[in-house]
Amino acid sequence: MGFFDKIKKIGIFGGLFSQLDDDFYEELEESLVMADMGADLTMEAVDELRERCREQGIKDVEGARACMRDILAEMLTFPNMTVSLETTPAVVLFIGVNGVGKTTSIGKLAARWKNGGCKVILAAGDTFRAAAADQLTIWAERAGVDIVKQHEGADPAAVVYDALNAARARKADVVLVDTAGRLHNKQNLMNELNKISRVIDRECPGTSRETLLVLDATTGQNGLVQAKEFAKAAGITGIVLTKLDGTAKGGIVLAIAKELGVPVKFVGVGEGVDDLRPFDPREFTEALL
Ligand SMILES: Nc1nc2c(ncn2[C@@H]2O[C@H](COP(=O)(O)OP(=O)(O)O)[C@@H](O)[C@H]2O)c(=O)[nH]1
Ligand SMILES: [Mg+2]
Repeated sequence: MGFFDKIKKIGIFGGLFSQLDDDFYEELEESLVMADMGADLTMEAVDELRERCREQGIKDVEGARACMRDILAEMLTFPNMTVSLETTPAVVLFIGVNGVGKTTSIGKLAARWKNGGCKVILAAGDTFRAAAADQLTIWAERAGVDIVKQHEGADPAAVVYDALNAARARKADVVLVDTAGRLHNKQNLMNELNKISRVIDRECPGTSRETLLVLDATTGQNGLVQAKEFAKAAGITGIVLTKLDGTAKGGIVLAIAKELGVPVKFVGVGEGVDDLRPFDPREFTEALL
């Protein structure tokens, strides 16, 4: 089974239509809006489809489907689709509200990179609840990677400080930093991220770093609101979109990438260790349509 087989297809190209008439385009628009692509972006994509079909003389539904795949994949393609691991160590911060899948995604990614020959260290920067570090510890054991943690209530920047020292001593390639979900206080989030950033600058100047915003695909347009709030408080370099399994709301991927102007870098389609992958726009749009 392919990775994206768990996404529900939008289903517009299923054979109800045999010609590209107004009914067809209207139904297509409706499906994309239902899939949470957002009205503006849907219009843009469908207008583009009409134009390309006219220019290229496409008259059949199958041809239109292929054309739509191209259009959507182009919307999702950015110059920097991968996480930059140029320095040793590199640092990747995971931010986002509670329950979206930060800790789980870190665990999955740790396993993936470890298996790829990367030396990974996890930093338990969600010091808000003791259970958060415990959950990350289970993932560290599962993935077979090291974890750095402190007591509940500790300063997350201090955890990052320890993790960077451990990374240098053990010659780790990458430090994955878990954080607490704190959308409810933007100033808090900014202060915390700035502090972590200063620790990285001091301890490992020139370190390549990324800040990935984790979003739950099932929250639809609400996720988009969250994304905008976080983007104001933090310099986001990529999105991790979780829980795409079993939802037909995959269009939210497009709305988010467009709105924030940053690429979706990873997607999650389940709770298992193998259920996270680098995002491939073409594979994704093929599964979606
Ligand atoms: N179905 C599904 N569940 C997920 C996915 N990613 C995370 N979860 C679940 O979402 C819940 C919250 O995840 P967690 O990592 O604790 O979220 P955090 O609060 O952001 O750290 C857990 O039950 C995870 O198993 C996914 O891609 N698909
Ligand atoms: Mg967590």
